[in-house]
Amino acid sequence: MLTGRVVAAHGRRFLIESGAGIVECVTRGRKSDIVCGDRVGFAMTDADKGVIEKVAARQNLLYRSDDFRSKLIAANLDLAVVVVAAVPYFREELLIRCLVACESANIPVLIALNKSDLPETAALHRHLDTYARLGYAQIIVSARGDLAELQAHLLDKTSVLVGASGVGKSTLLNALAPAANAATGEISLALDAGKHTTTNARLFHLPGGGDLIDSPGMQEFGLQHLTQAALMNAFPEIRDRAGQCRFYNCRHLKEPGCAVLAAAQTGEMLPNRLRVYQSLIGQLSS
Ligand SMILES: Nc1nc2c(ncn2[C@@H]2O[C@H](COP(=O)(O)OP(=O)(O)OP(=O)(O)O)[C@@H](O)[C@H]2O)c(=O)[nH]1
Ligand SMILES: [Mg+2]
Ligand SMILES: [Zn+2]
Repeated sequence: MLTGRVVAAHGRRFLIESGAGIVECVTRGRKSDIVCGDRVGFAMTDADKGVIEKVAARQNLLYRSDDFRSKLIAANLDLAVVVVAAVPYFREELLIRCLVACESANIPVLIALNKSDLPETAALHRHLDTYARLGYAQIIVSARGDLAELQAHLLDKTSVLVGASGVGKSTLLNALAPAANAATGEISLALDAGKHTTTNARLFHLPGGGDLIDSPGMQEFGLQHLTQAALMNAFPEIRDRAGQCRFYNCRHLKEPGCAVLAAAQTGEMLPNRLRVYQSLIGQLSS
């Protein structure tokens, strides 16, 4: 059996990179829970085609989920770069959900505020200061400018770019890995919405060392797979106050003597983050 790494996933067809080059593989039967970044064992079925026989145990897996199914994003990551931008618009709930997913999957995070060349970015930069204070590493970049600092964060790691559609993930990738020909689309200004351009995750090699996975922009980031305990643990402001509430099983909704609600009162926890936490905890059953 040959071994390689999944560098692209298109439904049930996968591109596997191995010592022998790129091989297009299918899976046996209906199995399709394989994702970009996976290390697999495969067998050749043709001169340039193969079948995946085995998926190696994952170091971690970034995915989202709704009530019905999971949507895998990428596996075996050293870093998730959560890209945000003020244009077309900043979606804070999506950022929070991305951070929660990364925290609960044990994936280090870098928040990248892109489009620093646009005047709208300054206000968002100030707002994101809250996230820096929570301990999230953060950089401000322009895909059209100098990317040396971002490059340094990516050096010799396997990283993924995630975030809303239109924030500039593919543009960043193209600037970092000139060999990548990921399509970048022009935003439809008329609709003030990002046009969904990237449709499949794809892994590229960075010239200086390291690999970068581009992923399709998301509208929603479902977290139905989390437990309530995992959710609480994925909010640094809540994690840091564990054991400080009057009730040991406090869910930080409206219980008296709640340390988290007190932090929201004094501004130590952002109201937006408390709101997202409370709506999420209400959706999780255990
Ligand atoms: N002004 C400015 N525009 C940018 C920058 N980065 C990307 N853009 C523009 O933003 C638009 C969307 O960029 P994409 O790279 O396609 O965004 P994406 O995040 O890959 O979007 P999806 O593939 O839909 O998830 C394009 O018109 C880019 O030219 C930047 O740093 N500054
Ligand atoms: Mg894209
Ligand atoms: Zn509480």
